[in-house]
Amino acid sequence: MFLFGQLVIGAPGAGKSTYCAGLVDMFTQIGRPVITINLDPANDIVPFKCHIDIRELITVEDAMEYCNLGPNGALRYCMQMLLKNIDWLLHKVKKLDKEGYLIIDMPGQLELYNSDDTITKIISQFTKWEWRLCAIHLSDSVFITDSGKFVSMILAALSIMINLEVPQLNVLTKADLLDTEKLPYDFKFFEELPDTQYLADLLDDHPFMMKYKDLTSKLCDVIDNYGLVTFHPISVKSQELMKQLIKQADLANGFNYIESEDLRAIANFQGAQNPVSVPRGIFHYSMRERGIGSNFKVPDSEDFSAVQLGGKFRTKDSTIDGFYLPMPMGMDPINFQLLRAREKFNELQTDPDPESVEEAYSKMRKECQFEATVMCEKSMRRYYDIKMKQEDEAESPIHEKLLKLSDVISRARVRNDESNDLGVLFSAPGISPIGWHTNMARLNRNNIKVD
Ligand SMILES: Nc1nc2c(ncn2[C@@H]2O[C@H](COP(=O)(O)OP(=O)(O)O)[C@@H](O)[C@H]2O)c(=O)[nH]1
Ligand SMILES: [Mg+2]
Repeated sequence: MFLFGQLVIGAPGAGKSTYCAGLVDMFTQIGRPVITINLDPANDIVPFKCHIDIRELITVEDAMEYCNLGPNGALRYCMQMLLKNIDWLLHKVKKLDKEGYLIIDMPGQLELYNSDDTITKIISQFTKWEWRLCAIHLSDSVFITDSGKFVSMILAALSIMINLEVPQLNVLTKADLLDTEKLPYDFKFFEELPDTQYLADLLDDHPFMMKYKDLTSKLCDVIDNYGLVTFHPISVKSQELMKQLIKQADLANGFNYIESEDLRAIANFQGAQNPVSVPRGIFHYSMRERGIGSNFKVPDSEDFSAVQLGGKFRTKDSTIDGFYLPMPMGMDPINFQLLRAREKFNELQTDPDPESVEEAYSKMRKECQFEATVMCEKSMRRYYDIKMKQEDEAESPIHEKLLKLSDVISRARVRNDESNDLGVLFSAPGISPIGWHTNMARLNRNNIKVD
């Protein structure tokens, strides 16, 4: 499934979950649907509505208790467990039955990113599923007040950039807590990092520190040679900084380039190239767009799944009508736009087995928590049956798997979905554009019967 989104990474306490909650808030305001996923098994409080949570599969406390591990080992174990059961995640996303911008809250420990390949493997699985993600790497801006700590922070960002094969934006969080007056450099310095040697120069000249100064200077050479790291400051209290970061992320993961009828498309549409040169009269413009698309594809015979067999056709039709009202004294004209969009999906959906091993396992654990009831016995039997079935399937030859696939197709259904959008955008000199947007959707489901 073709989805865009952000992977939110960074050290524990950097502000990942708070940032995710801020994103959910902003996207709700602009009408962008989201799918929120918590993949941090150590997140005991998730400050946003979470659609999918790794803690349904495993928690750090469980791993510590059952495997007798410390917190870091347990976290590593949890991520390996996720990789082993990665289909659980895809299945959960499919089950939501909606498209949305992915917000993924990732675990914090740096070792997971630079001395273990589990996260890299998980991310390459996301790429296989056609999830277009950019990593948002958060660092607490408290570290930039000390040049030595700042260099180590840049190195951490650089090492993650080199290890993860997705575009990455580096972000300084909690900018609201920073006393910029006391910094030895201009705030612009972080956004461009023009001369990191300057950071080495700032280190204390105490004889004891000299050897570290040389080392830091060499590390700064490495950073300069890569020339990759820059930082965006944010604070969840500043909507403006959050908005700028969202724009950068939309460019990094390609979301900005897709056709869409959400508010972003209206707000980006400028009408005439140069609004100031509009003649003195009222100027009207109109734009019409039609498109047809499909994402059907032939499944890979070695690695098929029922989900791959689905696909959808889409026809779309959108119109923008707008006009400029001239303003006196060389001010920009007022711009008023009306948008109508209609989109039709015809989609073939196929459902994989409705209950996965992991779901059966967590259900069993829940039902057998206090006493041996009939429900507990039933769910133990159900878990055992599903587990055995999965193990048999894993060992069965390809022709048997194909036979099983025909079972799945018989549960297929066609979905006819239609959505209508209406929008209005109003912009006047000196104020940010204001938009209103409505979305009306109609959904039909028809079952296909296969004999
Ligand atoms: N003042 C301020 N505090 C923040 C900001 N972002 C996060 N925090 C605080 O930093 C702490 C750690 O944040 P959290 O999101 O749990 O970090 P995580 O471990 O990376 O998920 C919490 O107490 C947050 O309230 C911010 O932009 N400004
Ligand atoms: Mg967190």
